[in-house]
Amino acid sequence: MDSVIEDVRVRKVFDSRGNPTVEVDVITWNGFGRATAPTGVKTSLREVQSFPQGGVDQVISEVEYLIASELIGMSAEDIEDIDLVLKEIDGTDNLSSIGGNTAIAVSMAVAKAAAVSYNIPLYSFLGGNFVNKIPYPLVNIMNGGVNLNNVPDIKEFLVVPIGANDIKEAVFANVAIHNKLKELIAKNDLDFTYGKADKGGWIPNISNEKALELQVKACEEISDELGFLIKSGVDIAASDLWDKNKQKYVYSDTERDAGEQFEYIKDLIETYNLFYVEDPFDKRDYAGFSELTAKFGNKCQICGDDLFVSNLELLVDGINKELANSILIKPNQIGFLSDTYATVKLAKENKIMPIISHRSGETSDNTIAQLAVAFGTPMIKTGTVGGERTAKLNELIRIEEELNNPKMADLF
Ligand code: 2PG
Ligand code: MG
Repeated sequence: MDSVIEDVRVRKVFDSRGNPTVEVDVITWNGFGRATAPTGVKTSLREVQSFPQGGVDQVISEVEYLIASELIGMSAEDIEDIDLVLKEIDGTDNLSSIGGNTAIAVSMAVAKAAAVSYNIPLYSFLGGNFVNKIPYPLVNIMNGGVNLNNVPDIKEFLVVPIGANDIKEAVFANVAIHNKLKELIAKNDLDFTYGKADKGGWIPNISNEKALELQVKACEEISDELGFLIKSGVDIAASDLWDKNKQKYVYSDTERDAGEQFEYIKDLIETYNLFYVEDPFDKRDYAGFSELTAKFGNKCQICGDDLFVSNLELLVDGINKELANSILIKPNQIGFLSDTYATVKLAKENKIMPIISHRSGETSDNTIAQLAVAFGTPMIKTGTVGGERTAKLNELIRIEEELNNPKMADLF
């Protein structure tokens, strides 16, 4: 009876971009769980709606009461039942009544309260007693994006220290690269303002190729210093570059049709020895995805973010058509912990690497670090700097300390 829910409280708080989001407290007889939902940019109708029409204020004025009155008296450990009750309260297929952010914050706060009620960490409560793998941090070090003057068209430049022996080494390597890159950009970009993007990466005024060249140089120098391998990755976010009318990917200096885009991505992977490529094609370009995965899937993670939007049915399609070998998992795109786990499980069963991810708007909530360990996702995507990003990394450092003889995850 320890985990019987006595109260559920919902409040409006703000994320790292200053946008409102939802925080939920769940109080049990002898436990307490708090979770805050992140916010991202919605890219597909297959994602759940983050908030009801009236935003966070409507959640507070109308939804909080409905959820609290149903959940009080239930046992916090019955996560699946609680998720079902939330689905019933919502009554839509895209969570537009209560909002996916509300749902995931409740779902995570419930799980945390249950774990506290049993006096065990969340990763053990969700993942069992034998979890002992730490995910590699795949982090943002530099950013670009469409519609921005002079910056790279590629949305995210990422690194992952695949040779690190433990999380402390891995986090240190990522920070060192972020610092090294600052120096390298400053030498190569006279207009560099030391400005950073939402996710903490530097914003340089250089081309895609120059950016990758500097990134690889930073990785090599820090690799040599630390004595282990650090690899590069990118999030092309190609759906943002795709112009439906022109049937072309529109870059700041050129336009590429589907075939040319394929050749371009192939060149990037080969030239910069990329370990990770997210959304290299528009989300409807299945041919591009499957061809690239067939060609490079044995040495590079071809990851679907906008392609799958963490959606189970889209993943099933992706498995059947062999579109990718990785899927980004953003729990608030799904709305429930049980459904998040179902997607992770299906991916793993089919040898698709699930990578749990932050959103562009984050808070100091560190639940995704716990989820990555609980669900055994080999990588976690976040940033290297900024309190809302380092919150996840620092939590991994704590978890590593708690676990008995932990190992870094298996990437291959
Ligand atoms: C992405 C993410 C996070 P957002 O595209 O991968 O890095 O951005 O949260 O805006 O979807
Ligand atoms: Mg992405």
